[in-house]
Amino acid sequence: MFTENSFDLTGKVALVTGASYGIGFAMAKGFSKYGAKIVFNDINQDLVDKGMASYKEEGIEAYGYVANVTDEAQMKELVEKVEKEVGPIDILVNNAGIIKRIPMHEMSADEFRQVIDVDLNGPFICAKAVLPSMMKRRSGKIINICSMMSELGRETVSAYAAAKGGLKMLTRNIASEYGEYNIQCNGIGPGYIETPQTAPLRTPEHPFNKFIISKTPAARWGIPDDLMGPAVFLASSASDFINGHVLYVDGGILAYIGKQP
Ligand code: NAP
Ligand code: GCO
Repeated sequence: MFTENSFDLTGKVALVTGASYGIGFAMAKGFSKYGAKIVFNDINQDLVDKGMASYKEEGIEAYGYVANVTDEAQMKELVEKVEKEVGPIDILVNNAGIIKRIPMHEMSADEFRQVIDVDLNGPFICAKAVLPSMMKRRSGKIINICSMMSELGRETVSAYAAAKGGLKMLTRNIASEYGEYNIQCNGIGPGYIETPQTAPLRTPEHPFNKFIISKTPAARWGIPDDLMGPAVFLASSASDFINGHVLYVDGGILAYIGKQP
């Protein structure tokens, strides 16, 4: 039943992968504002340390761990460690991701595999690591960070689009297979957001900068904080009957054919 506490995350443990900065960091901040304990991992100690310092600056006592989302043993160990040191994971956000912008005919199979490994195999590995405990407790929230490229293609991002398209369907399949355990799995599809990942596209002289603004009804790039509210919503009991949905937070890009020249 919906109450004024339906967005409250007090007592919940949220693991956000790759959340030292960027979109993951913003979503974790949002969870913290609503009472959740924040756990994050990143690929090396330097990033984890930087992330811990950033969380501290925000007044958040986060728990940071070095773990590679593509390594099943590392992620299994991380989940066990978190359950001992912090508590069972209630909310998993599969946020860690990479992109390689290379024309497909010039991309090596290894480069393609690397993107699929982080952006699609990683979420599988991380979801698999948290599912048993969520199933036992008959409760859990899994949020996969998809993309415009879960729906659209463009030059040079073949691997990324294939991964994010697959992640949309993995989201739907987790929702289908585990909904009966009161586990909801949904996606968030950010539009074009100002983070290090898109920095190369946002230089003043880069044509993509103006292009995206013209393709976005909101006429601006998104900022990581635009993702906080949608993430809190999908992590909370307010979304208990939403399952297998991808919530696009894109300023309207997917709805818009684009302004006539
Ligand atoms: P970002 O700036 O590239 O940050 C991604 C984070 O994931 C980094 O901390 C990165 O660490 C970490 N990471 C990469 N590989 C990892 C691995 N194997 N194991 C653990 N952590 C790993 O990305 P962002 O822009 O904040 O995006 C976060 C998510 O949103 C990604 O899934 C991205 O695809 C998605 N997204 C972004 C946008 C956008 O416009 N920015 C739009 C739609 C979707 P390193 O710094 O070491 O690489
Ligand atoms: C690109 C961008 C996009 C964004 C995002 C859009 O090169 O097109 O990096 O892929 O990162 O995924 O939703």
